[in-house]
Amino acid sequence: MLELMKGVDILADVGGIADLAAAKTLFESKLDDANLVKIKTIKNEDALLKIANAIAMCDPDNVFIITESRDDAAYVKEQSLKTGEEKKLAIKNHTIHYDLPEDQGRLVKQTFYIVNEDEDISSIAKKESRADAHAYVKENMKGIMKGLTMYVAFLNRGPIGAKASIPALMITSSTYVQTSGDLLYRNVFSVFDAEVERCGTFFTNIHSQGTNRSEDVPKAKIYMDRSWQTCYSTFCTYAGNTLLLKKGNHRFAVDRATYFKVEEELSEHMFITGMTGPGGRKTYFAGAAPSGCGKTTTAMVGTDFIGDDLAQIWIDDATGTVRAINPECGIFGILEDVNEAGDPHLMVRLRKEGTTVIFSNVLVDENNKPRWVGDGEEIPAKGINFQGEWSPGRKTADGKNVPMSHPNSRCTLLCESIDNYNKEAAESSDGVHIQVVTYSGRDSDTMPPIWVAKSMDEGVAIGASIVSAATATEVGAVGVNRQPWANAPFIPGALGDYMDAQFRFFNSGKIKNKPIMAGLNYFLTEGARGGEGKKLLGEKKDVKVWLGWLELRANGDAEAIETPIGYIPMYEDLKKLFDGIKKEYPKSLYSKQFSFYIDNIVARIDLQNEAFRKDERIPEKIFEIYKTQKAALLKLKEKYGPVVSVEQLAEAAK
Ligand code: OXD
Ligand code: MN
Repeated sequence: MLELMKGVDILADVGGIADLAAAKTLFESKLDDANLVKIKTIKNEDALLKIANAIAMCDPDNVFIITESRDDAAYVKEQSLKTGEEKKLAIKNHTIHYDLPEDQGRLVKQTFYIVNEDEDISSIAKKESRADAHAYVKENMKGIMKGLTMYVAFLNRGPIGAKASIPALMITSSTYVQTSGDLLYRNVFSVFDAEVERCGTFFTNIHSQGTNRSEDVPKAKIYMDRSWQTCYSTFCTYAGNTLLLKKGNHRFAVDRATYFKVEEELSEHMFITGMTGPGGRKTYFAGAAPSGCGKTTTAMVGTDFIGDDLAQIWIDDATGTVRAINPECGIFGILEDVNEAGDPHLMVRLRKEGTTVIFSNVLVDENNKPRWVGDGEEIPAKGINFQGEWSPGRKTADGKNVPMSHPNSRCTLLCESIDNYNKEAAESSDGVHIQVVTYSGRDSDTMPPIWVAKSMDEGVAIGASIVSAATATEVGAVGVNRQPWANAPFIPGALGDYMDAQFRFFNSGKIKNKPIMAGLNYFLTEGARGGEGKKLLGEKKDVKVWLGWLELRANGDAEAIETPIGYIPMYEDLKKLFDGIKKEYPKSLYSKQFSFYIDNIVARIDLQNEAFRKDERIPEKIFEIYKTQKAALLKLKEKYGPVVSVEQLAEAAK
């Protein structure tokens, strides 16, 4: 269990502001007249105390309140260009921001949950005691904004009034963090009090880059205080470490769903997108994938793009439907391999004037144009990237190739700039009706491109069993790892509690219209299917086919072959969908993709089984599912051998 407001509130203690009168006096000493007028709009006492304590703790030279006025946003942008946190690029309203070379991804080894004594946390998370975190904050955040301005924004994680939206304060001395926040979250300054009232809570986030030098990064820390729903971040700027409404607050939202909204809400690392099916019907998907595994691409393949990273999901009692909102309204997308062929909707915004884009950690060439690995254009002769000057063939001191851009370089822009964004649906407080839930990972050798669970329980098991190769989104990550629900890095509590909440949610009698639950895998290689090398068996444009088939299946319009792990598509249905994207789909490719390599699948089941056995409070149900699936797979192997063709799977299903 998680207890809120337990232990010392570090911010209140270090700030030392205990009442509203003291807060007001402090505001009067730090805010100019214009900002004093703005802060008077906010009546929520807890929020005012949090802000006052942040000021008292960080001791900025002055404080700027960011309301929803575009003038405020323009002012912050101007400051960002003045201080050099952002620089202009050739295209109007496009800028470049560089993070320090040591700060190019989430600093997982420096990211901690603050825990009270005897508190359970996820077996794969890092924790620090409240006393140690308290000492760190006191030592490092006191006065950290001396000489700097503090910017305070009142944001919402979701559309105003939606059941699962959660308001949050973003307090930082970085203009880049605020200009990014302005694209990624809805500023709700004038209705902040009402949103807090509706939701019953708000999250608090405090960040400062401090002196922002490479030598400071080793002492950087990112803390999530679950009890006080407050994040702290120091000595870094990479948005995954500093834009705390994203993964910092996502963790609190996971806690809220797991411990306080069981059978009501889920908080997932999922894209949301819609597909238009026969007769113009719309079918919405929510899909999980670990960071850097194709969520943005998948989301934009839909006809009705809603979000590319996070989903707040709930059961609507009136309609008995599963509904979802995107807590964000912008994209913080990975650039590597984004090009005209695979990501046309995104690429046009990155190459043409018309919307604000913040690029980070890419190469800027001689024409002040941002360039990245896999952008599909001719490699430039030289440029500047996050490590300084670059030209092809450049090597580090120890002889390693320096890439043109960092593999985790990003672009930040508004969702509404993307042509297929369905703004009306995305901004609706009713959310969208989710009929398909998918789970995927970077799996080069085991699972087929697509399979549909035979029951809600087996769907939960698909999510629990994601295995994926490490990506550049986390500093220092290597190898192939378990990635339960692709949400594991952001699940604060015991995995068993989270799994239990998943089983309860999807089996809830309140859902009259159950979604289908499916596995997706774009990363199967030739080498794993009898060929050679790491060449993928598919390409980005195939995603449309996989989603298209799931759209049909969710609406009862596609037959399937039943296997021990779920339903797989029939060749003819896929062939028709491939015809629709004007691509050959030979039967031989289908056979490679959908044959079962039994030993691999069984090894994966064994891996999960063993790992979950070590965790506490794991529902017995998962072990039963693994046992049943393994037994059925071994039976197939006994009959057909270690590689079972689709025809044999169909025969066995009869
Ligand atoms: C992200 C991540 O940036 O998950 O979305 O790392
Ligand atoms: Mn993510």
